[in-house]
Amino acid sequence: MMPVDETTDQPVYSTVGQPTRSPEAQHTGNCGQSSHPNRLAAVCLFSLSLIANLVLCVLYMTGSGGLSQGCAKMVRDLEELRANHSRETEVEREKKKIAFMGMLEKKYSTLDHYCPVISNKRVCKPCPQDWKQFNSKCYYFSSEGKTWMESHSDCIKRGAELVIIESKEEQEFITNHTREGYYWIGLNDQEKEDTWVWADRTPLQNGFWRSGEPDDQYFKDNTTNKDADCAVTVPDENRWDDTFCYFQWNHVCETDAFLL
Ligand SMILES: *[C@@H]1O[C@H](CO)[C@@H](O)[C@H](O)[C@H]1NC(C)=O
Ligand SMILES: *[C@@H]1O[C@H](CO)[C@@H](O)[C@H](O)[C@H]1NC(C)=O
Ligand SMILES: *[C@@H]1O[C@H](CO)[C@@H](O)[C@H](O)[C@H]1NC(C)=O
Ligand SMILES: [Ca+2]
Ligand SMILES: [Ca+2]
Ligand SMILES: [Ca+2]
Repeated sequence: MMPVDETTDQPVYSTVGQPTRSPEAQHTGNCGQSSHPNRLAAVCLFSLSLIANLVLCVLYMTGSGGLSQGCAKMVRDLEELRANHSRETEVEREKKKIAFMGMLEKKYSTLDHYCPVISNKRVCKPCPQDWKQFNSKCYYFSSEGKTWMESHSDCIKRGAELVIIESKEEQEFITNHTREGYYWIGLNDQEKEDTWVWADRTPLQNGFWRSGEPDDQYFKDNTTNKDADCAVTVPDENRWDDTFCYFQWNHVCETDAFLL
C-alpha cells in the first residue's frame, strides 16, 4: 500500500530524480490551481528560483558591495515576470468587461446608440447618434409622418418618450429644430376633453399655445368637426396647436443624456 499525504489525500510517489515541491510552493497562493498547471508550475518554479537567487544576490551585494551583471539580469527578469502577470490579469479584466457589456446590451437595447463599439472599445457619448443634446436631455426629430399614437410608440421603441416641454428655453430649442413643419409633442387630451396630459401622464402646468388654442379642432379646418386631441408645435411660431391625432406629422422624442 502506498503512503498517503494527509493534506492532499494523494499517494506520495518516490521523489528520486524528480524536482520536489518545496514547502513554500504550497503557500504561494494560486500556484497549481490554474487550468494550465504545467505552465503555471513552470512560472512558479521560475519565480521561486528567481527569488532564491535574488536573496543570494542581495547577500552577495552586501558582502562585496557591488552589483553583478547576473544580479541585474535577475532583477530585470523579475520585473518582466511581474509585468507579464499584470498584463494577463488586465486581459482577464477586459474579457469580463466585454462579457458584462454584452449582458447589458441584451438588457438595454439602446446601449449601442449611446456607446457604439469603435475598434473593439465602447465609446460613450451624451446622446445617441443623430440625436441633439440640449442641457441634460437628448432630442430626436423624426423625418417621417406618423399618427400621434405611432409617434408615441416610435419614441418608446427608441428608449425615449414624446417630448415634454417644461420651459421657455426648451420650447425655443424645439422651435429652432422644427422649422419644416408641424411636429407632434407628447401632449394630448384624449382621455378627458380639455384635460391636457403629457405622454408620461403628468398634467400640463404651463402651456405655450397659439392664441385661441386649444380649440379642439384643426385650425385650417372650417368645418364644425371637433375632436382635436393631440398637440403639435407650429413652425416659426414657437407655439402649440391641437390637431387630430390621426393626422400624420413628424415628431420629437426626448430622453436623458448620458452624463458622467
Ligand atoms: C513575458 O512575456 C514575453 C512575451 O509574452 C515572453 O517572451 C517572456 O519570456 C515573458 N517573461 C517571463 C519572465 O515570463
Ligand atoms: C435658437 O436659435 C436662435 C437663433 O439662431 C439662437 O439665438 C438661440 O440661442 C437658439 N435657442 C436655443 C435654445 O437653442
Ligand atoms: C372652407 O370654407 C370655404 C367657404 O366657406 C370652402 O370653399 C372650403 O372648401 C372649405 N374648406 C374646407 C377644408 O372645408
Ligand atoms: Ca423636456
Ligand atoms: Ca381636444
Ligand atoms: Ca386647434
